[in-house]
Amino acid sequence: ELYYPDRLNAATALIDIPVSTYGPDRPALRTPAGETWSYGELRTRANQVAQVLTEDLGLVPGQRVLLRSPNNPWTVSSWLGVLKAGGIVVTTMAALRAREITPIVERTRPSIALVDHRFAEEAEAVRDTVLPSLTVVEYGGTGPDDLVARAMAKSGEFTNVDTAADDVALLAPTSGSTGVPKITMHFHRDILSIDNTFGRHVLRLVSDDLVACTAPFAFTFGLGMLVVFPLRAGACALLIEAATPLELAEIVEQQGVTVLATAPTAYKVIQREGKEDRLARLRTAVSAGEHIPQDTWEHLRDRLGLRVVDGIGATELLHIFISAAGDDIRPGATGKPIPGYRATILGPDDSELGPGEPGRLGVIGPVGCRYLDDERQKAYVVGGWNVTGDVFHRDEDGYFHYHARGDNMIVSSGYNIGGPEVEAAIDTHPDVLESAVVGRPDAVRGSVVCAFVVLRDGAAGDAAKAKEIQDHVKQVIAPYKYPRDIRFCTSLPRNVSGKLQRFALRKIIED
Ligand code: 3SK
Repeated sequence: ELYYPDRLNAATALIDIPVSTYGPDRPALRTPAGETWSYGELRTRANQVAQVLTEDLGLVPGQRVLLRSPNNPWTVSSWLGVLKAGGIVVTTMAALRAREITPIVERTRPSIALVDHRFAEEAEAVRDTVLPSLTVVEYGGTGPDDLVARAMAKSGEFTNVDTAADDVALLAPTSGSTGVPKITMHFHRDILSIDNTFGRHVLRLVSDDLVACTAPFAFTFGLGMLVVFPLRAGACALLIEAATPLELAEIVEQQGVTVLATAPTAYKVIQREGKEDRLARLRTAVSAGEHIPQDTWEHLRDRLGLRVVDGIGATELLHIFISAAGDDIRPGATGKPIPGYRATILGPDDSELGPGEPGRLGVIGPVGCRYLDDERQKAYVVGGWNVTGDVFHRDEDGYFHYHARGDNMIVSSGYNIGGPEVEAAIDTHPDVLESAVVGRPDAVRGSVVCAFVVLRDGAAGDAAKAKEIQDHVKQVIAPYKYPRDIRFCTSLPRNVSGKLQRFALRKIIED
C-alpha cells in the first residue's frame, strides 16, 4: 500500500526536497549543446515562474496552464512552477498543429499558455478562434514580455501552494487510436506514485545517472523518465529536443548517458544500422510505447549484455504498470505487475481468464483512469479494472505476454491475427526496413491484413516484390496471417514520441 499525506504538492517532493537531500550544486538538467542547470538553479527558475504566474498573470490555484514546447530546461521549470503555484498543467506536444490543439483548448479551457516562442503562432491562432480570454506568454525569445525576461526579474523566493494530495495537478491529453483526444486527469499524489512503483521497483536510478529519453514531456512516458524519476533520485536528465535513432545513439555515446528510454523503433534502427556499440556504456535501457521485437531484444543482450527493460503503460494510468528488471526479466514476456498494481486478463464477457488464454488486459493500481468529462470513461473502467484495450496472456508464473496493442488485433475470416506478429515476420525479409500492419475492411473476410512496407535504401516496391514478401511471410508464420494487401511507402506515420499512428494508416485505407 502507498500512503500519502493529505496535503501534498508534488513540486515540493520533486525539487525542494531533492535540493535539501542532494545539495543545490548537483546537475539536474543538461542539454547536448552543453547547457547545465543545477538543482539549485532549477528550483530558483521554478520559483520565478511561479512568481510570474501568480504576481504578474494573476493565476489562482486550480486554474489551468497549457504548456507547449519541446523538451528543454525552461519547460521543466515551467512545469514545476505551475505546480508550485497550485495550477494544473495541461501538456501538449510542440508538434501539434492548430487543428489538433483546438479540441484540447476547447476541452481544458486554460487561463494561461506558456509557449516556446518557436511554436507561438499556432497557439495564438487557436486563442483567437476558440478562447480569446487565454493569455499566451512566449518564452525563449527576446522581447521584454518573454517569460524568461520576466522570470529573471523575480527574487526566486516562493512558498509552494498547500495543495491536497488529490487535487488535480496534470491534464494529459491522449489521442488514443482514433485521433479524438481524451483528457486524462492526474493528482499530485499520482505523480509521486509512478516513482514509488516503476521508479523504485524497476528503474532504480542512482544519483550518478544521466538519463536520456526521446519522448516529449507531453507524453507521460517522457515526463516520468526525464522529470519525475531523475529528480526524485538526485540524477541528471539529458534533454534532447529532437534526434533520429542514429543521432540518439551518437548522443548516448558522446554524452556518457547511463540510462536510455525510447521506443522499440529506435532500438530496431540502431541495431539494423549496426550502431549498437554506441549503447555499450548504458547501465539500463527501457523500451516502451510498443512491444520490442524479440530479435532486437536478444541481439542487444548477446552483443552488449544489455537486457532491455520492456514495459507497458498508458497515459490513463500515467506510466508503466507491467515490467521487469534484471534477473526478473523473462525474454519474450513484458513482465509482471509492478508492486502496487494488480493485472488480469478479461474474456469477451468480462470474466477473468486463466493462464495461457489471450484476452483484454485489466489493471488496478494506485493510479486509475479519470477522463475529463468523457463518456469513454465507461468503456475504460469495467468492473473496477482499467481496460487498456491491449491483448495479453498471463503464464503460469504470472508473467504477462503481449499479443497486440489495443487497436491492432485483426479479425479475418474468424481468425484473430496480431498485427505485430505479421510485422515481425515481414521485417525478417532482407529487403524490408520496417513495416506496419492494420486491418482493411473486407466484405468477405470481415478484415484482411494490410501491410505498409518501407524498403531498405528507399527502394521502390512493385507487384513482384509484394508477392515475394507475401511468400516469405507464409514461410515464417501461419500462412493465413500473410498480408493480402501490401502497400509500399517511404516512411511510416509516427507521432513525435516515435509511436506508430495506426489510425493514420487506417485513414489512408479509407480514403
Ligand atoms: O506504453 C505506453 O504507451 C505508455 C504510456 C504512458 C506512459 C508510459 C508508457 C510506457
